[in-house]
Amino acid sequence: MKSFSNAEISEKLSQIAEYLEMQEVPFKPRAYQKVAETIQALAEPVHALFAKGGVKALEEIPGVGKGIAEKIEELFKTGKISELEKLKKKTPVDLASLTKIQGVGPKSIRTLYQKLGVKTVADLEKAAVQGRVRGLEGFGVKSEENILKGVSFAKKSAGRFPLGDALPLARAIEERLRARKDVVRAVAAGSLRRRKETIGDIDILVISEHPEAVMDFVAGMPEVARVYGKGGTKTSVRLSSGLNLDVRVVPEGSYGAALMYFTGSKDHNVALRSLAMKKGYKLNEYGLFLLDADVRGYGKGEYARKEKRAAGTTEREIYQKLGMDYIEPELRENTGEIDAAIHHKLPNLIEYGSLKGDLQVQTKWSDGDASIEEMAIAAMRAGLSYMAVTDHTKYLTVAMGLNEAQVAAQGKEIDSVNKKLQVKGYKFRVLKGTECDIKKDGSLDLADSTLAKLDVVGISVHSYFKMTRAEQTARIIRAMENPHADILFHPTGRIVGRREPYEVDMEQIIKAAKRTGTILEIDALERLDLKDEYIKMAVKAGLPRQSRAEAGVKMTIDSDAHATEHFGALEYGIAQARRGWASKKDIVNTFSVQEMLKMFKK
Ligand code: DGT
Ligand code: CA
Ligand code: CA
Ligand code: ZN
Repeated sequence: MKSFSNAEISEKLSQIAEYLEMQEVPFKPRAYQKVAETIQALAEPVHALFAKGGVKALEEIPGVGKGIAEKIEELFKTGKISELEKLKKKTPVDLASLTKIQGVGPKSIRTLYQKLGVKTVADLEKAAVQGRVRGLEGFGVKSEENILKGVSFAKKSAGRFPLGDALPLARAIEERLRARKDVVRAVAAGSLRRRKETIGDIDILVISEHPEAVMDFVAGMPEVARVYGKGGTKTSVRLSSGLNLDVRVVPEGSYGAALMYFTGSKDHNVALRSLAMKKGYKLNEYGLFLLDADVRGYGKGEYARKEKRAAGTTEREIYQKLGMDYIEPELRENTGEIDAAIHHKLPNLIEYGSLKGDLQVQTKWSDGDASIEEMAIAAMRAGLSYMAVTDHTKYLTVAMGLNEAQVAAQGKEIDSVNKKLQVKGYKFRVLKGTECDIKKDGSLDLADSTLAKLDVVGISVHSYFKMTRAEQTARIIRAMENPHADILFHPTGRIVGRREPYEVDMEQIIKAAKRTGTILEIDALERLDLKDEYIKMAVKAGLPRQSRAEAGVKMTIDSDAHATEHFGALEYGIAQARRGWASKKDIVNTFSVQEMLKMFKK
């Protein structure tokens, strides 16, 4: 039996979906895609489910029927899915890489392959540079330009993985290491511990008195595709998902120093080391050492020094010895945190698990997968006490957006769900909301009289991404000026690793948010929009001193859930907020529903 992680199974099913879509097979692609998303978000390994209950257990997974269950079984038994192999043979293109390019979907890949023989991203780039794409049916000069932009963006983000892919994998490996008797501690350091939005590789630090046994274990893990190097205390491998993993074993006494070193960032480390030097210390991955001037030392006439260990077991004692407050990993980017720690000015960061509600949730009414009640129950299970239903509006026909009458009808269903939950004794409130489209001219897609009746009006851009910076900024600000607009959803339109933000002046948007009382969203699912830098601007910390008076705008961290499993994404939103120096007070949905609603425009 071969072991595949949920991410890998998900990837294979999603590939089947894309190949089928390429061949214009109806309905099936969506079914595969949905299951792929469900499995990606599943907490329990599918492999473990299968080991316990076989194909029957697989069929318990929402959306999985007999056909898909048998394909997963085949994957576990043979390491392959024959249907996927057949599809690949029929259209031998590098689908995984090509579909990552913004604006290139399965159907255009088929055309590009059949007419121009494009198989890889390099082929596509060449064809676009030579101007051969614009002549194809369904393409033009504009789409050719966009393909080139997409290719250059994909090149920039190549080899990095979204935090949401790397974190569950790293946690699973940490757990497995911790379960061993010879492992005292195992913790993922590096960019993952700093919760950067994308991860180059996973770095795990282990305390153990039997490093060789740990190294053997790591090299032999089922998801290891290749061992790059295996030494006495360090092993580097490539995992089958494409991610690289470094595991290092360190002694207990230098755990803090090693953790600090391997957490980084490199810039933070470099700055700390020079600060240590100024204070007469040496700092490295083994500890913090006090240097004594001592002429009797070794060395050829140079000023040799004797070292005395000052700290190293914990990170806290190292920061303390250097005369500073403890710095949370998410802040360690050398962007002002060291100075703030010295002057006791670090923010009191919003804590994980501290959200009380979620202000962007889609349901079956538009492009979500579940009913209002199902989403409410899932939100409750995720520890929340309120959520706003914010389905798309009519302008967004692809997402089956609602018109005014449908919004009113939905309101009735929300009332009855609230009643039902109350009768059952749950303390949970479903708020009436919308994700109202911002039209080209900055007007909103629903009538003001409809918006006035809602609890939560989110507004967002889903069209005309290519306006100039000035036009886009003015369009969005006009929408923010609507007295009913409470929250600007996913303010820059980007999707991590997939879509660049549209051109927009965020300093102006933040000023307008302050002036109009509009809340800015940190959209957690796939987008991480706002990104850390803009969050920091919104909480003032990232702005030049003279413009800080303008900032201090409120934000909300939302899941943008389209399915019951998506509430897990809130954790990534909190991570991003922490990286943006945000405190609980900056984030409206850390408050109770009554307190939160008071922060909206009057
Ligand atoms: P990544 O993997 O690209 O997402 O980013 P990191 O930060 O995880 O970087 P990585 O994996 O190359 O190294 C892990 C940590 O080790 C890094 O955050 C800081 C530390 N480190 C690596 N190379 C150096 C170095 O040359 N000097 C210093 N001071 N620290 C280093
Ligand atoms: Ca790393
Ligand atoms: Ca590394
Ligand atoms: Zn949206």
